Amino acid sequence: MSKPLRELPPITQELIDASNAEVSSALEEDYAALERQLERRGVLRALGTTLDELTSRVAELDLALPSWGLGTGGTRFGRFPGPGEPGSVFEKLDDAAVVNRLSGGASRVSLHIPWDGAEPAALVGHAGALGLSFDAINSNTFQDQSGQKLSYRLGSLSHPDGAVRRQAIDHNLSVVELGRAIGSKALTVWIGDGADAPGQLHFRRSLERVASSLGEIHSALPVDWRLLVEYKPYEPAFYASVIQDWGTALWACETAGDRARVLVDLGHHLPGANIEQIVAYLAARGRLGGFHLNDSKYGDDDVTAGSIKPYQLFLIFCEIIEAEREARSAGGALDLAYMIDQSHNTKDPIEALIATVQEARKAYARALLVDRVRLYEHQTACDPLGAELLLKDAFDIDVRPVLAMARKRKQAAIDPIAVFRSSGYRAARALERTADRKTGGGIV
Ligand SMILES: [Mn+2]
Repeated sequence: MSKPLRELPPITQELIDASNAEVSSALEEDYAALERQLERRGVLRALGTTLDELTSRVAELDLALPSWGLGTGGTRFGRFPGPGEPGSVFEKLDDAAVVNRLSGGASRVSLHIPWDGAEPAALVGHAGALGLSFDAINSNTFQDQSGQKLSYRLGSLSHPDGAVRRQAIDHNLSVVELGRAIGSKALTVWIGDGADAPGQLHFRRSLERVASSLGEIHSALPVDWRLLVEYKPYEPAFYASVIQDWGTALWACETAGDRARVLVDLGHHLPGANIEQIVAYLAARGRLGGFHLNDSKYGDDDVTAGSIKPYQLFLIFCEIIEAEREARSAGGALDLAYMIDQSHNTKDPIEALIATVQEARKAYARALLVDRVRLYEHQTACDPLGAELLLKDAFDIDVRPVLAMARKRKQAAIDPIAVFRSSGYRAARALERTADRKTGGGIV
């Protein structure tokens, strides 16, 4: 029998159940109305599914929480920490458990090393008691760490000096060791390597050095691990980044080894980039590794997924579903990492992460409602309007009852934000964590 999960007062199952009891009959009514509407329109029949099946699939979408997204983020101009935010990795895990408990869709955490360094057994024990496990683990060679021998100021995995590259590779290998000990199955690498001035970088040699470094890291991975390579057009380098786009990341992955995959961070594109098309192409090459979910208005803004461009998020999920179909028909399966990478500057991070789970599932549910057979017919018949309207029809369906029902069936909260706000969790942590800070305990 599994051990009972550790309760995080004041958020208890009783609190969630009491709130659910109040709104349950309204939800049942909305859910039944949606089911009738979809049946009348022939949507479920065309898809060969039922609303309950759809709800089950939506409930399976589970996002990994970024340890760094549980504290207040900031910009290079400043940071305004909120009351009761987590200090240590263990406090971050406590808050992650609240997101998971209320949203029913965030049971894994992605750690960032060295920010979250701790004893593996303590991490596993703490996470396990909260019903959490660990997702891809992130290395960090985009900043110098205290006591580090050589600087990454002018590059890490691409640095012209082999000794700097060696140090960066060794850091990645030590992160893999920690990841192994806590049950991770992937290493995520994002490097800030690049140039601020024309002429600074030998483009081709820099890229070849990165690919070679990644190849060495890849060859040291456990057999059931994947290497996830993230790209980004600019920042911190403002003239050129070595891995600046998906094509470059794809080339680096193909050079590094067969378990290297491209990680698509939604904010890591120049304005107007067609991300759903990139997703389709990467999947076609068998190199789509997963996502860092967030949204963007101007650049790498790291705002809440779906808060600016929900239609784009929906179109991305449409391509994921298409890629899953293709993989299945070829006898395989897509194994994608769904991670959140956001910076919550003014929102309460727990609330923002709950909202993110909700937005991702909303986009996924709507994408599942696309009649792909009819879409192919429109594509074959060269009917742009028919194709566009078909997508819009699915996008316009209000799937919120499906999301709420998915949460209810997982004993999570029908209205997670309301439960969080009424619980007083943040105020309780503010008292406790302030006390911790005064005694210097609990902070890594
Ligand atoms: Mn990212």
